[in-house]
Amino acid sequence: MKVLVIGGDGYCGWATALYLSNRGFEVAILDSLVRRHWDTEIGVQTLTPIAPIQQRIQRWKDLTDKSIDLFVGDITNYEFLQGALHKFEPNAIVHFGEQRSAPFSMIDREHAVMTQVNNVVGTLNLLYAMRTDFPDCHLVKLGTMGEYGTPNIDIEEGYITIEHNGRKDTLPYPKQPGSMYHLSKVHDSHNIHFACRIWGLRATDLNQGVVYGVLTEETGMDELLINRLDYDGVFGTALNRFCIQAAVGHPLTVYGKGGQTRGFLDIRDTVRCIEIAINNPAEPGEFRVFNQFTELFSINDLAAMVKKAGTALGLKVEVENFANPRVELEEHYFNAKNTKLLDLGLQPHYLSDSLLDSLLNFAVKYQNRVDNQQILPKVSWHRK
Ligand code: NAD
Ligand code: USQ
Repeated sequence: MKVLVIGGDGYCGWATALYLSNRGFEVAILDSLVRRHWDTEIGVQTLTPIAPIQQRIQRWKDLTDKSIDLFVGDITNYEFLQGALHKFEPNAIVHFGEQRSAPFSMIDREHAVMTQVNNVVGTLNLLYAMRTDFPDCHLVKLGTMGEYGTPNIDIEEGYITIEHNGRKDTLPYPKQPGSMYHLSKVHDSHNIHFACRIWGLRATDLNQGVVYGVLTEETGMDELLINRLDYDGVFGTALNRFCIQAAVGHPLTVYGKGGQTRGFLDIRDTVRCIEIAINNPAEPGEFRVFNQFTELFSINDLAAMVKKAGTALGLKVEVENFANPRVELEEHYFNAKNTKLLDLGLQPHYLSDSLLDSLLNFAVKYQNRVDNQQILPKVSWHRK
């Protein structure tokens, strides 16, 4: 089966492209490499030194004798996108290719507009290209658990059955996202749902939680295949950041009270979830939503676990409550369902001491690359 991985130079996309290639899928990567540019724009770098995409792919070929095609370009450019699709003719498209940082989207008007245009127009172009020439192709789109926000009721997988004035229907679950980035994912979900309802396309929206970890079987095979690992206040995410902070002796940056609860998953489960979605495609006209996380943790839970694991490794780990740069609930109910991927065979890697040890050791190995000035958050949700 031919799978196009859009955003295949990024954190989730690179791991997924190699994983699928290793399992015998014919893989192509499409990426504009804009993420590398955004890092440069705000003056940050991944903890791990990542090789140029062409070198990464060549190294993979040398090691495994498996080829990965490469299309460098932007999916907001419709002609480029159409050209790539016609050249590769995918059976499934995995779409990771978006601006994915909530803080980046909240820097100012320009970054909000850029995030929403990049994400919404890119996905719309993809839907139109599929409608025109590849109506049978299965779209596997990365959404986010943050589309739902933190409602005071259980979160279902995409839809909720409601009784109203004596009548009953199953409708899209209400969305209350917390950043301009998360909002862009809601807009995408609506557009994809429309394309399935009206044009009969088939799509799976994977509402993914926060991903942690860096090593997968494939990215660990060689230094040149190493994945990115972001720790800065803009692109770094909670657990990855905490491990790197612990490694360099920076207090763990809990925002506000730390009762914020989110869904989390190991990057080794991200890649497996994608494979499961591809192997079990949605039906024509079906807009399927899976909640893609394996465990729920509060930020305080994570900080306590990293402190314990770091202390056991001989690190001096402090936890500090910083003024929350975001506007979000810091103590709330959060109970999200996640049974659909498990029913299709996902066997989770639960967060363990060994994972934390390996992530902490990894962070210690590359600690000299950490710029301490980039750790604290600089982007605020609050009106000045
Ligand atoms: P990333 O920034 O590491 O990778 C995204 C890749 O997409 C980059 O290589 C970038 O160059 C490319 N890209 C962006 N816009 C593009 C465009 N218009 N055309 C072509 N390429 C483009 O991000 P990631 O962490 O790998 O996230 C991948 C996807 O998964 C995103 O859609 C994100 O919203 C979603 N997601 C990520 C997480 C997480 O914790 N990392 C959690 C939930 C969902
Ligand atoms: N947080 C801290 N301290 C930190 C970093 C974050 O307390 O140093 C808190 C935030 O305030 C927030 C929570 O941790 O309450 C999660 O923040 P995050 O930066 O780890 O993740 P988020 O901004 O939600 O975004 C990340 C990815 C995004 C993805 C999302 C999944 O960048 O692409 O969509 O996780 S989810 O959170 O489920 O929506």
